[in-house]
Amino acid sequence: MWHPASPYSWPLGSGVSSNLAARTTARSPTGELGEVYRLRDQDDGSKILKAVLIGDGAVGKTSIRRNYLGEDFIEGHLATIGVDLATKRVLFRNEVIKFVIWDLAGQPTFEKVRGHYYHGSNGILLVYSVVDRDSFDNASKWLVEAYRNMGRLPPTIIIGNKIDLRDQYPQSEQVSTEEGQRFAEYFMQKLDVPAVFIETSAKTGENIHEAFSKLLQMMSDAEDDKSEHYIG
Ligand code: G3D
Ligand code: MG
Repeated sequence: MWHPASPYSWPLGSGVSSNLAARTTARSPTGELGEVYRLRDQDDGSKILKAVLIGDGAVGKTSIRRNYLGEDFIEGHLATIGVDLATKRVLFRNEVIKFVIWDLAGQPTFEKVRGHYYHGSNGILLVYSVVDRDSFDNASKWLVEAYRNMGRLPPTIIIGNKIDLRDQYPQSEQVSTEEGQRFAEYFMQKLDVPAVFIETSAKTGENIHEAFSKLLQMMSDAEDDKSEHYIG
């Protein structure tokens, strides 16, 4: 559904379309034909950026995506690999970007086919719940899985979600902000990946927009670096 009040989005011309893999080729200044790393949409040539949501079940991945995208997004489901797919056009730095968010439908049984899920991602949103210590303990496992499938990881936002529930749990059961920060710093140094830590609530919407804006910024910068590198 289109919300004219939102200046940052408008409806897609087509559904969750088959044109996500619209790779183009171009000549470099030296005349060689090569593959451009940026993906572009076949309909209107807009840049495509793909982000994946990872993390344990029930930490709030789908809620975060829904909160960010509002009502005006197109959703699909790839049953074979157990993912939801949502796309939305966003205006970022005066450029229309087709932002594609892949959201794991969950089941660990899909682990074998999750390679498809990671392939070609420009960014990662790793989510745990600040009131579920197991989900925090498992966060590094998710990064290892991503690394196994992708090699060097793209820009990553580490999200501690459900901060609105902090009052309802004893402090000893919660994952503190400092712990989250330490984890993000460790991961950045260990894997040499641009990462940002942020705490959110998909219920109240706190910091959700900030998390995605930051990711878009980092993904866009990383893509620009690639292109510059390619073009020379
Ligand atoms: P997942 O996609 O990671 O599996 P979901 O997680 O988005 O399906 O969320 C799991 C449950 O947690 C949902 O509750 C959802 O409403 C709730 N939830 C998600 N994010 C938050 C949050 O920030 N705060 C609070 N209080 N709840 C949150 P139900 O009851 O529908 O299972
Ligand atoms: Mg979900």
